[in-house]
Amino acid sequence: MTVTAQDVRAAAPANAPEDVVEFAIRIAELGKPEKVYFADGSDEEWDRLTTEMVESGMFTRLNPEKRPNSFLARSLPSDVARVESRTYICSEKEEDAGPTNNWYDPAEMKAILNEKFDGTYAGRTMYVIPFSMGPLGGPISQLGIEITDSPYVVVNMRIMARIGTKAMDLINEGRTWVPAVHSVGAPLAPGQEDTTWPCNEEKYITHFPETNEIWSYGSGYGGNALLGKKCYALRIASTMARRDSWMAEHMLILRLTDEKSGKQYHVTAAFPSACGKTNLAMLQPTIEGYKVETVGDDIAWMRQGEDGRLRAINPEAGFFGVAPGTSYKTNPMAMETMKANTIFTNVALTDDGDVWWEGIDAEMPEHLIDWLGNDFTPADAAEGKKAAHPNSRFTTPASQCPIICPDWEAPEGVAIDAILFGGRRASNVPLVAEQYSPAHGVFIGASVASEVTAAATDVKAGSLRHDPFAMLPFCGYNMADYWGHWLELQEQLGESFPKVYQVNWFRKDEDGKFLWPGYGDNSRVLDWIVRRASGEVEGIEGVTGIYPKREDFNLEGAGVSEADWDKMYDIDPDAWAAEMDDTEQYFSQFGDRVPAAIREELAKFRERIAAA
Ligand code: SAT
Ligand code: MN
Repeated sequence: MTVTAQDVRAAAPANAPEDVVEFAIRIAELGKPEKVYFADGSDEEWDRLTTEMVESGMFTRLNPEKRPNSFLARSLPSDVARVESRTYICSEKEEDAGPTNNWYDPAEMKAILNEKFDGTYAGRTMYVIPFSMGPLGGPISQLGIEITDSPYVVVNMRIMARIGTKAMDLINEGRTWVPAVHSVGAPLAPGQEDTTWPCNEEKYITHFPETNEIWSYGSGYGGNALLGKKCYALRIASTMARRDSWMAEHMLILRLTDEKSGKQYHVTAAFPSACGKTNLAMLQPTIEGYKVETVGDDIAWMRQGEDGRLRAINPEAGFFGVAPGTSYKTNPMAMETMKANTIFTNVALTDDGDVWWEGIDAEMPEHLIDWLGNDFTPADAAEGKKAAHPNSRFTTPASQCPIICPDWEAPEGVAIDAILFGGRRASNVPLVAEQYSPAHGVFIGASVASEVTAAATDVKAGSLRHDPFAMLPFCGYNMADYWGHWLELQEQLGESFPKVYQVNWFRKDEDGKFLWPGYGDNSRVLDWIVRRASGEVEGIEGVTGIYPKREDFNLEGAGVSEADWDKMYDIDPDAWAAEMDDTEQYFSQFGDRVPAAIREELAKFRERIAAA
């Protein structure tokens, strides 16, 4: 039995406009589901879906006394992260996707997808999820409809976006929306039993920037399947933003309040996936007189406000954070946020029904069930095995964060004072440096390189890779054109465009020891940045940018010796000359699409090295 157009009409809520119903009918005719369901986003719906998933074995309910209303999912080992090699930008012209994206002809990709999606929902329920990225109805927010055959997607989307009736109301008012179609790619034959993590070995994560469409096939995991997140809020939104003079960035947003003066500053920061964005967004300052509040931990949408300032919203409603390494020591606010109403994916399960991962506060118990569903004891750990997958995640409501900014849902966003770019760099890059000029700021973003982490399956962890603006896997169009877009917005906003800072918490000394304590001590860097941005302190002109004078920088109690400070600011001209050769080489793949201003910045950088 597959659903008919009439079934879809009958299932659609009264406020579903005709174009949404027709879209759902078209996808149902293609995917041939057994049932159709429109999500309303209610508590009752959450309870029903999670209970069904516990019954089907996809979820394990955690001990309600330890972790109320929380669940654990285990994926297949082949479906634990984004798959960049299967992620496509399907623009009409290949050069519009650019050399750093996988490109596919849109008509040819549609033909593949039509074949893959034909009958892909067989034996399953097709869920229709109206959603808003950003506060409902806000001037920077955007709408979408995700269709999926995965209840895991529905309940995760309920945490990560504003889903259901209110989003449908806005669509019904005639606002534009993005269609996003997803399938795990595992149709069920009549009588065939489902598995606890259906997916397909073959995956397609595809984007059609000219028609604002998303189609994703074969994966049930995070960034591949929660289509409001990376697919919409970054890849498609970046192309919308370019057309309409705004910005969609892979950035956290935080508010820093100087408690003495009451002055508030807002900072955004871009780091490659799994480099500590969530930790920085929820930082607990170790220096007195400052308070940090979280606006967002992963994505920022920014637009010039009526006051002329660059204003940012967090388009998401939850945090999809990396679990391993998260603890009361490294990120107490994240630990508090995920105390209840949280979905964990690929972490370990304790015998008393709670979660565990490497780097959590509690010592490894004598017995665990690991992320693969197997028994796990300290003997396994001694063999180097991990109980939680390195890219295991928590999905948790932002509203539960004890330091969520009171204005985190302000529809017009918060006014940004400084923009940070960072990566994981054991050598070369100093703790903090300020741009010389707006174009230098873009150059800093464009030349971000970082040691690779576990957030994607198909790039080698540990090696260094260029990741401009931390957008390498997320820019929906030609990366060099994106740099051009930044330059245009800087020009448009003039003086009110925030200054850019390059930061690096990960520099090591010759013995491999971290030179900077990081975590809460990163407040010291923020302190210098806001004092510098408001013109309170002078800087030193250095090779990579403007550096703090040590006497202006609050190092009290940081345990950073003068020698360590000097090591963090040690500039090896040969190493930097080599890095600029490498950067030039990297830029060359974009040919003459690299903006002239960025080439000039490279030349100026080399002049500064020569003069050093
Ligand atoms: O892309 S995900 O949303 O799965 C997480 C990340 O890589 O930042
Ligand atoms: Mn991210």
